[in-house]
Amino acid sequence: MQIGIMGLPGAGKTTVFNALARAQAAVGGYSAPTAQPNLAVVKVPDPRLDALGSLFNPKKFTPAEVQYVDVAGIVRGSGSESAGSLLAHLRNTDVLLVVARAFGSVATLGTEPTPLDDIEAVRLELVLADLDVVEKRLERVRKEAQYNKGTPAERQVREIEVELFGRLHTALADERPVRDLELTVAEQKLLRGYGLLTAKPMLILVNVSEPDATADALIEQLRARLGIHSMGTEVASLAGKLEMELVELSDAEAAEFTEALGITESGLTRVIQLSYQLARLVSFFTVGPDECRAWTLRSGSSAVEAAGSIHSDLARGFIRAEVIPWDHLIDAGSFVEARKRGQLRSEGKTYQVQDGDVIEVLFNV
Ligand SMILES: Nc1nc2c(ncn2[C@@H]2O[C@H](COP(=O)(O)OP(=O)(O)O)[C@@H](O)[C@H]2O)c(=O)[nH]1
Ligand SMILES: [Mg+2]
Repeated sequence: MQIGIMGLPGAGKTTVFNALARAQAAVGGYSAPTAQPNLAVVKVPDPRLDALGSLFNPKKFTPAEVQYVDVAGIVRGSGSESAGSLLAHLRNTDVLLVVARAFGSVATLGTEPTPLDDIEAVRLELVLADLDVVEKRLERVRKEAQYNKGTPAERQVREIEVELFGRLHTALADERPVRDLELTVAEQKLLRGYGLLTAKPMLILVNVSEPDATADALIEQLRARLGIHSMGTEVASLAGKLEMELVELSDAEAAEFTEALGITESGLTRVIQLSYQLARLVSFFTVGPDECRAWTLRSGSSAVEAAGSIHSDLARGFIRAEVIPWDHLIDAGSFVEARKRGQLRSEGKTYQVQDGDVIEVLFNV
């Protein structure tokens, strides 16, 4: 999974990136829109995999990975022109993390944060960037349609595209994101190559000074004001600077610190969980004395697709999958005991993998 971090300059994007990626990129600097983004690959913290690891004591322990891309700040009102190169870095991402400043005064940024305005500004820039792409494509397919080039099959695809891009154009011109449109599976597939930004799920991350009741109230207020209703959007808060400082501490020091602050759940873990949900991804696990490993899969994938994500041989020779929810396996303490309890199921190729399944694929070589 790739997560793109974006927002206005000074929102705390790089701070959040450092916290999420345990990285040490320079914060507070100004980056030109053309600057190379900060990149990091991070092992996904997952308490479920930790528990399975404790049970099996494997030689190898392999968490899932997330790639973070921290781009330069988007400039308010820059329009599609300058946004283009910046947003190009975001086209391949699965989720957009929009950071908005809600922490107090920073010398260079003025005193009062304006998260609602900032989020609206970013949303507008995203719409404009997509509008630019859609307009160009529409112009081109219309021209091609005029000359009536290509085979009948090609002409048919083009007709579908003219209609689809026309619909996208109307929505975007109305400042509606592509994700709010009801598109068929075929249409979604056709659009995949364009990497439209407003089609991506969006997690709005409100960067607060402290994770307290005031922050919670702000999130509720923003959720209402922004009209968060579509499936692919969510608002959450994160105390970026605090989380960044926490990852710089030793585990013991961090535990002491979080206890003193009354924080029970890691903000970072929550960001990743929300990103998985928004991107409609699920995790499944393979376990044993050699390796305990987490795998990432599109929600709705079948057992044979899960097998294929491990190795194509497993999909080709697929016989059946032995499946058990991770917590049942932990409760039982072993596969033998789980089988006795009747909790280990045999599933066929079409079984729909559930988040948290432990899977063993039986296959012919
Ligand atoms: N007080 C406070 N300052 C923050 C927080 N997050 C970021 N900052 C400061 O805001 C400035 C800009 O942060 P940076 O991460 O570079 O923002 P970017 O331009 O969005 O990448 C830096 O001086 C940070 O130290 C926060 O949660 N609280
Ligand atoms: Mg930055």
